[in-house]
Amino acid sequence: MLVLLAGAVAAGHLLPGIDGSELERNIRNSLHVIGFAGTAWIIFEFAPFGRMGKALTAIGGAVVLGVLAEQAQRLAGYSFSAADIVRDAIGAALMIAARLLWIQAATGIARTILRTLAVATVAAVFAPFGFWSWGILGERLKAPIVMDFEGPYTAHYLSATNSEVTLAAETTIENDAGNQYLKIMLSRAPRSGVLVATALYNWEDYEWLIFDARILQGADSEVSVHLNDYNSIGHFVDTPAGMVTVTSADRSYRVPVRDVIRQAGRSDDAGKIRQIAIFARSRNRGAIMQIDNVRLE
Ligand SMILES: [Ca+2]
Repeated sequence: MLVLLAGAVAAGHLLPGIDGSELERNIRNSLHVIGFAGTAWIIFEFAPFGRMGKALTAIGGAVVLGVLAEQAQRLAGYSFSAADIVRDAIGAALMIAARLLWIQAATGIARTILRTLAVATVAAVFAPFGFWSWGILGERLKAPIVMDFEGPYTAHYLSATNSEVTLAAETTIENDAGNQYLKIMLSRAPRSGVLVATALYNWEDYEWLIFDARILQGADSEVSVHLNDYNSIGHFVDTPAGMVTVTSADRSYRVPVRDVIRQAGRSDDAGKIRQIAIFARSRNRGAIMQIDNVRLE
């Protein structure tokens, strides 16, 4: 049984392609909590000891498995993560606490309270996974909008590259928290802009990537758009199809999805897009570019 558990743990660690964005990394991390809560529960049920012996064996066993799994990852060329072991231990401890609360020999109202606490403790095991999964599901439900820069998860999808990136809101008379958009303060670096991780991967049914943009301050800027799948995250090849010139006029820009992918020299289709890069190439230090409503058509 331990071999099966260790196998499942190892497989979970090596799942490909679920850590392309910060949200996905958080989901992977939250799976550690759940996986080792389950592991501890199974050990608890099968350990041939009294209640406290079972609890200690379960938590200790889960932590040992967690350490072994991390060690195996190091041997396989991945990194050893002490933080993952902490997550494993938290998951195991929460589940065993819940299990002990559930089987306390109380009666009446005391029993109801203890069991309610047990259920709440189990809920805590699943809470991080639920929180981060909702962040991805909620973004996907916006299709064909890829990123509208609204909502509490937006910042987790963005990262600045040689720039300062902020989320700004248009204030209206009735509402001082109106539409949010991205504001990028550019630098003189050849690639100054923003990386947007996508929650919506499958672009096969779409031809165009469209976004609203304008230069709020400074000169017009030539802008390159890059589309990457999981394997090409972080590799940027300039393509003629991905070039637009953003001006101070408030308008939409469109680039052909398949041409950008093909001209970048990749053979993949548009089924697994994980990253959009929008880089200003005009080296206008201090220029400010606004971006909103990144969408597909
Ligand atoms: Ca918006």
